[in-house]
Amino acid sequence: MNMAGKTSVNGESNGKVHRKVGLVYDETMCKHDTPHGEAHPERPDRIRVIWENLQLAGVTQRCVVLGGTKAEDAHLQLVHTKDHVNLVKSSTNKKDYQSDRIASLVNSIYLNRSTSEAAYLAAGSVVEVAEKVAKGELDSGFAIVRPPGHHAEADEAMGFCFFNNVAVAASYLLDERPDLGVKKILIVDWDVHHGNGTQKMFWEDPRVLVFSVHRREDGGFYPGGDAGSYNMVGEGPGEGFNINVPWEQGRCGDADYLAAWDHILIPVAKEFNPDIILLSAGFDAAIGDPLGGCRVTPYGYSVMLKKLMEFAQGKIVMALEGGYNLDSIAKSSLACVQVLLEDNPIQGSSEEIPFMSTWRVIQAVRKRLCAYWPSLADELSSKLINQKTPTPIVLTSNSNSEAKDNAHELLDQLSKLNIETHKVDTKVSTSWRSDLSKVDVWYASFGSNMWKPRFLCYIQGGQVEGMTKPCVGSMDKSPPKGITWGTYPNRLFFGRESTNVWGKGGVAFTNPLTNPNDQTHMCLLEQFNDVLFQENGLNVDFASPIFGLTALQLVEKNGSTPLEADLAPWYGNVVCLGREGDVPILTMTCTLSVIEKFASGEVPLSPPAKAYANTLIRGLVEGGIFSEEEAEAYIDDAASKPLYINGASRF
Ligand code: Q9C
Ligand code: ZN
Repeated sequence: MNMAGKTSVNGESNGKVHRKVGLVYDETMCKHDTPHGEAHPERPDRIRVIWENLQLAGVTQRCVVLGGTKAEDAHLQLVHTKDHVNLVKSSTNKKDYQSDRIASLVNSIYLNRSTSEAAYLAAGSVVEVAEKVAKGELDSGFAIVRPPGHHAEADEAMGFCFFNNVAVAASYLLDERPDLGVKKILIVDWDVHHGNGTQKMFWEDPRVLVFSVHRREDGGFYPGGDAGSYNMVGEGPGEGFNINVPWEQGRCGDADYLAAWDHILIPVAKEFNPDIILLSAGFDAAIGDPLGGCRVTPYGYSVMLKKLMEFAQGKIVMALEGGYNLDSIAKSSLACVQVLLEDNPIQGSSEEIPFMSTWRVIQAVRKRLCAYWPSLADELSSKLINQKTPTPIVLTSNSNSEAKDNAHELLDQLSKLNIETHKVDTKVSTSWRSDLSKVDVWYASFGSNMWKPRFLCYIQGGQVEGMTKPCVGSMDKSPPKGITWGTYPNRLFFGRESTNVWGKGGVAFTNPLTNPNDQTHMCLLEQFNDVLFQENGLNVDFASPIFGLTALQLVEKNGSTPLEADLAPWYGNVVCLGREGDVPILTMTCTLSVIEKFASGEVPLSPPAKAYANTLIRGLVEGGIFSEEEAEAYIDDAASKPLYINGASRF
């Protein structure tokens, strides 16, 4: 045991009553490592950097510092099988750690000679802090432990976890220490992964309310499957005492987490009124985490924790779970300990707004659980949701009255027109639509239409995340027959203050006159004119196509052709990027004179709004072009680099 700091007693100083906060740190838990020093995100330095940062900030001296305590087998067996406990225990004596049957790749587990000791210390230390907090010896505490615990099941190690540290502590308080008077425990699991083990262990137990917020993406995110769904509410007497908030996407940040707090966790916690809170505090939803892909800031964590301090007289036991960016976990941990110490007001702010998918998830969770928790029964006000993001998702225009109006308007206009069918070879185009419909072009999108659901709005009508209003859809509702991708030596950039469709934030353009090493990734789709109309926010004027056969000939001949400025204020320039076989690849951007104004600064560049960038990133990821991190970097880069013309800065 290594007492890495000195115990100091808190109490009165400067007339202010300080809270007694316990910290567990034990260097022994660093000895759990990969068998041959292979790199792994769940590495010894994780707890070291947290501890060192707390020391550096001078907070360890103001806390009660405890060394680790090994768990007792009897306590582990409150939630684990005897076989599992023995398997972990006996792993110390293994000769070959790579072929150990529990160290399987599928379960995301590795072990070495010290794994067992670390696992016993991790579980025992959480039990120790929980007991002291329940007794009132401490107001709250943070067990800086590894290996983590929340994926571990009764008879299975998985997801870097061996013993379910938090579950052991909860069962210990309830089953072994009735004298401490803890009858109801709230477990909050904000690790980016679903706490599958904890969920299973208290599935039928109404004494333990398990709340997990995690990235799920339809079961595609670890640990996957259905377990993390919001439909998993517990069973028997435990029905309603399991709450999952499963994000549909990555990049969730403070605003998304705080929305889940304000509209799910906090109202439920008020009703449940726990005697103590155990916090599965993984910091892998933190910004910069290599596994989580979310973006919670230290400020966000501190606000989430502060909101929990209102319950159970602030009796909170934090136990480290995941978190793999050393810098992020060190900062987030410090922010949380400062909240536990209650020594200064929380500094920071967040201008982010929740994703539309976040509201969708929150509403679904509330609906699923309102029978058990009446405070979830009210519909969230549309003011709240619309203030934050545009109207809820509508994938077809039929269920949206505004879209219906637009569609009717369109049909009215259409019925007034007498559209004749013409042959393809008709030279003089009186029915441009019919003519063009028989001409193949690829429409190359570098913007929101890279994301297929967004493009389908232009075809079928409808609305997706980030759009302030629905699209009417195209005359020809057939979906694209094929989608392909290309990379062109163009330069993606973002300009303008806002658009009708996406609201505040820059809109994507591409500059064809750039360095050959500039690259814009484009999604090649069929359909063109109807998209062009809608891209420019036009009520379709059938009498004058913005892009007709003449324009097509011009663009093929000249490489680009300007459109009538009045008709196409945003994308007034059709550019031919080349051909695929006989089929011209066209894209649209602003005119060259406007690009010059962007480059000179006369018209300002402006980064895309979050929801708009999100749409682009989803397109690139789902199109298989980039990982999420790469897509994000690509968009960030395009949004932040200055714009040059012909490879030369104008300044
Ligand atoms: N494709 C914790 O954060 N990832 N565990 C496996 C397989 C495992 C995370 C990916 C992530 C486990 C405590
Ligand atoms: Zn995790």
